[in-house]
Amino acid sequence: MIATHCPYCALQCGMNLASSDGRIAVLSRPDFPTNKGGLCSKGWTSASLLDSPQRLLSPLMRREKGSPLEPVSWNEAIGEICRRIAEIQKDRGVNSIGVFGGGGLTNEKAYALGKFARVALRTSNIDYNGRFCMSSAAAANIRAFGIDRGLPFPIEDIANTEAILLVGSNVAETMPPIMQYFDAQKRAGGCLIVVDPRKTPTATSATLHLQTTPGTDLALANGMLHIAIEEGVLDEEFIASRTNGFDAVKRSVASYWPDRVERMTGVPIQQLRLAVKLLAEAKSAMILTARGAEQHSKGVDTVLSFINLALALGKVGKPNCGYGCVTGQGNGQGGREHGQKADQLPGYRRIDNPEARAHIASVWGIEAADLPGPGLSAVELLGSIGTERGIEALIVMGSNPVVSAPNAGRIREKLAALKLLVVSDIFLTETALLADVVLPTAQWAEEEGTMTNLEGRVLLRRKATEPPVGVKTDLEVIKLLSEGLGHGRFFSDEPAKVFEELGRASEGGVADYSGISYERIAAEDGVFWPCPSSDHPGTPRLFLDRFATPDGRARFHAVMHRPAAEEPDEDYPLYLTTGRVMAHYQSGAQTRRVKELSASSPEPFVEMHPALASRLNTGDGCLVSVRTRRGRAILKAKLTQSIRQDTIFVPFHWGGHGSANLLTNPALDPVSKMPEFKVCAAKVESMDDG
Ligand SMILES: Nc1nc2c(c(=O)[nH]1)N[C@H]1C(S)=C(S)[C@@H](COP(=O)(O)OP(=O)(O)OC[C@H]3O[C@@H](n4cnc5c(=O)[nH]c(N)nc54)[C@H](O)[C@@H]3O)O[C@H]1N2
Ligand SMILES: Nc1nc2c(c(=O)[nH]1)N[C@H]1C(S)=C(S)[C@@H](COP(=O)(O)OP(=O)(O)OC[C@H]3O[C@@H](n4cnc5c(=O)[nH]c(N)nc54)[C@H](O)[C@@H]3O)O[C@H]1N2
Ligand code: SF4
Ligand SMILES: [Mo]
Repeated sequence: MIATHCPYCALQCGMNLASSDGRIAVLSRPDFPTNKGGLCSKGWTSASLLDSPQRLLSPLMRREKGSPLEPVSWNEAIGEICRRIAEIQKDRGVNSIGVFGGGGLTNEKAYALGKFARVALRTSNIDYNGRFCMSSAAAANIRAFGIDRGLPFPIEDIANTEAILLVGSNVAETMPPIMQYFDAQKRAGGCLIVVDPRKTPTATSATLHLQTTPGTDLALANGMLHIAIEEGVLDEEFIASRTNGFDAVKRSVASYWPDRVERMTGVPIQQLRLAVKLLAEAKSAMILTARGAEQHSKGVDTVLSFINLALALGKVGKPNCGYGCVTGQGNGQGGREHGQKADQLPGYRRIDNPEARAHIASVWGIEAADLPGPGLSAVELLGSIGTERGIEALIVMGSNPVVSAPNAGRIREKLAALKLLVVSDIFLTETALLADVVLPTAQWAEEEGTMTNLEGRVLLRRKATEPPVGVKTDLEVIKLLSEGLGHGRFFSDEPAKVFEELGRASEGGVADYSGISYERIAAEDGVFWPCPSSDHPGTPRLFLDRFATPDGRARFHAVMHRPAAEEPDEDYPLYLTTGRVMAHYQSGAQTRRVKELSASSPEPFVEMHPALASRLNTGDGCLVSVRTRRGRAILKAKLTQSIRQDTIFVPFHWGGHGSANLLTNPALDPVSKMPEFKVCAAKVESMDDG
């Protein structure tokens, strides 16, 4: 039996894998501390994809644009990619090649991919799908606390806190096993306040549900702080001794009068007051945000507004307290620390910092002057295609942007216009179908590697079986491509060696992994970073003594509400928001291929209130057309009382004409470059009357 972790979300549930009759079965791993044996339906069925008949088992290549993808040898595929890259770079410069990574890649792969871009391709243009996911909370965390670790405490602390404010997170469906901690907190007499435009299964279990208008969380947080000031429930001593900048925030929330905030957010004044009372009177409390609050063109400021509230109430930097972001992808945390971001080098170092460049260059054995500078962020990178100084070729590893990127119709056109698109994936995804070369990759149970979960706990994925013949790991692919480009000596395809190098590269950085080894992770059920030396115990809880800012104090930020980039109007009268269902993961590339999961959630749909449906002359199960200024999707109406009457919700797990991202707005947060997945203006038309 092999002890490992689920291939999907950031909870990285521990699981055991056993082989019988040549197949791999998933078994419970009750001794693993985060999930304690619990798994969701995605985890239980994850091994069925290992021998899926739909797996890619050979590289595929198009001889020329327009011709079909055909199986070719690895030699031919790698040779052709390298030849075309060299040609394009000669013609259009090194930065004409882009790399697009993923937060599901192991730390080793994320690190190797960043190094590959900078050392083998010498391009500045590498970014990853974490921009769609984590970037707003990451930026806010760095500004306020000087460090970005999703949760500054282990999840077991959730069970021990008295009050929780959970904003834009539907953990009951997106991380079901975490609910055991929320349940324990409730049993101990704690309260849970959920902020969501939908009464989700998570909101149903809450003490108080604030059913906000989409895109108004910032106004809600400022309004709650206004009430806390008015009612004199601030932690003045904490503000004085451990923070900076409160006075400006106090002035900035002065105009967030409760009746104004009620109008902006749709939350009644009594509920606003009750929420403040529950948080302020609790001896310990946490504020947690997820994508509902963050995926907005004001995501960074929204997170900062909740951090302001937590700081003012003194609910940070103390036992069982804190602000936390519920990270999403399997390695959403580690994936943003080791250099696959456009502005970053390993160890969470900035690529424009001369000391950071010198350190990384010395670990890599190159000159600092040869390291490229900052490149374009994910949406900008894809958007640059077809522009004068844009990328001409793209290598995608671990993402399916044709389904998951905003305004996906446009992204499809852009990708199709590339001179060269290379996609490494397990399956022939919607994005791989557009590629010139497709490289089949190994799956999680077929290779070793580390993942960093939402707590900042570095975990070991073990190899349970060999990859199928014809398939290579991403580390092997990166090495082969580097060899083909004449830089093979800088790269290893052995995960343990890459991790050891990653440790050295991260040494002295914010995300310091230098004291972590595979052996320690195995012996200790994971090690929390920062862990700067082999005798350091790791850091499960941050900020108990000081924050990671130069003066050790947390920083308040005065932030003001602003409307979404696109608000409903006469032509497009509804709020459209998007998100997830329990059975599917992300672009659905994996879970749509699992029989049990596609049976339980077979097709795309749009959730709407029955009152709205009757105004639109449609009914449950009827086809409707949902339109925005970007495009149109055809969806089945799903009627539910649990959603606001002015809002519709579409999950984004499908491609084709039911794809939510045909509709979404690519407006970006100015700081994090996070697209506004969670709100735009839409209209719905019944399709029954022709
Ligand atoms: N089943 C499943 N689980 C997953 C994933 C998956 O694809 N499927 N993906 C993983 C990943 S990468 C991520 S990032 C996480 C995401 O996990 P969550 O953030 O929990 O998931 P979402 O469904 O995107 O959004 C959460 C909630 O935000 C609400 N919301 C929409 N607009 C607003 C708003 O303006 N304000 C507020 N307060 N709420 C709003 C939605 O109604 C939704 O219920 O899940 C991880 N787990
Ligand atoms: N409308 C809307 N859109 C959204 C969101 C939303 O809430 N609403 N959420 C956004 C968020 S939070 C996220 S995280 C993104 C995610 O969206 P994507 O980046 O598209 O994520 P996945 O669907 O997980 O894509 C991962 C791809 O990599 C493949 N893969 C898995 N493991 C490996 C590996 O080890 N190596 C390689 N080479 N490939 C692998 C999978 O088969 C899959 O095709 O979507 C974003 N898009
Ligand atoms: S909650 Fe996440 S990590 Fe756990 S089994 Fe489900 S998908 Fe896997
Ligand atoms: Mo995500």
